Amino acid sequence: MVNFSLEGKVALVTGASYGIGFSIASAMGEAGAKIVFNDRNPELIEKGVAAYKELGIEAYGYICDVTDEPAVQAMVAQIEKEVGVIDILVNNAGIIKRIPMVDMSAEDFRQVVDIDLNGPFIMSKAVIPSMIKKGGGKIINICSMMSELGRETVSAYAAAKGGLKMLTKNIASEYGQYNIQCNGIGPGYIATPQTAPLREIQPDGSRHPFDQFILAKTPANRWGEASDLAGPAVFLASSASDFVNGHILYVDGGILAYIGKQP
Ligand code: NAP
Ligand code: GCO
Repeated sequence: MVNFSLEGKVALVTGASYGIGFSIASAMGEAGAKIVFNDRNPELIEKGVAAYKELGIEAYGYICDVTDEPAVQAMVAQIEKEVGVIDILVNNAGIIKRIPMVDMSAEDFRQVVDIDLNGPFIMSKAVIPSMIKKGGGKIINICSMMSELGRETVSAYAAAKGGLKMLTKNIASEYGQYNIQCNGIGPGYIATPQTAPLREIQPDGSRHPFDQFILAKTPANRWGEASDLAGPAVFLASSASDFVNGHILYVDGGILAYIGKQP
């Protein structure tokens, strides 16, 4: 029988106080996993724990910046002591800065790559040794349309998410022998705080031009919801996907398949 249950598993979802991470973690909790999450901001940890509780999920929250390797190593050790060995890691934490490349400072570029690419490296490096000792594990990296496509103003983000696609394939290649499966989820355009600026209603009451553009580019003719990512994430975290490795699962309503509606 195909098994999508996560009973008895410990799942760590980074940056999961809200947004896509919260939706993925909640679904994994409903599938039976013990939920652990981190954020940089103490208030968000409190808010997150309360939000999970409202769903009947007793989540463990830790204050940690995914780019701070000593802090990440300490957090993983604390989780192993307080909750248990991490069976499932979702590298969800991420930022974007929308700036034309020639106007972008090297510092801004570095910060996006640091969080969106170095962070998943640091997190994965911290959890893999215990996964090997335990006999296996699951790593899910939250990639993007920008793992495949470019567009104006997102050079740092696309470089990071393209790199994250290849880091996913490399972890799969290097650690598959230890029964660790590493896959990616590539969300399309999802209605979260990160994309709120792209959906702002214009002064004349019309939809944001980018909002209209995405609707024309998406066969599903809608923005995704964070909940659209829950099922794919539970699948990749469960034993139902034990022979899926190094795959990027695009959850995009068909954007990557479609040339776009004639204007
Ligand atoms: P979001 O609403 O901006 O949430 C991002 C989360 O990451 C927040 O909880 C944020 O916490 C946390 N975070 C940021 N930097 C961190 C750091 N250094 N250490 C720890 N936590 C950190 O974004 P989202 O839309 O849910 O996106 C989540 C992931 O999906 C990101 O990797 C994003 O690139 C990716 N994605 C999003 C879309 C979309 O359309 N929304 C599409 C494809 C991929 P703070 O409050 O502390 O910043
Ligand atoms: C943008 C958006 C996208 C989405 C997502 C698409 O400015 O183009 O923020 O990058 O966040 O990554 O998959």
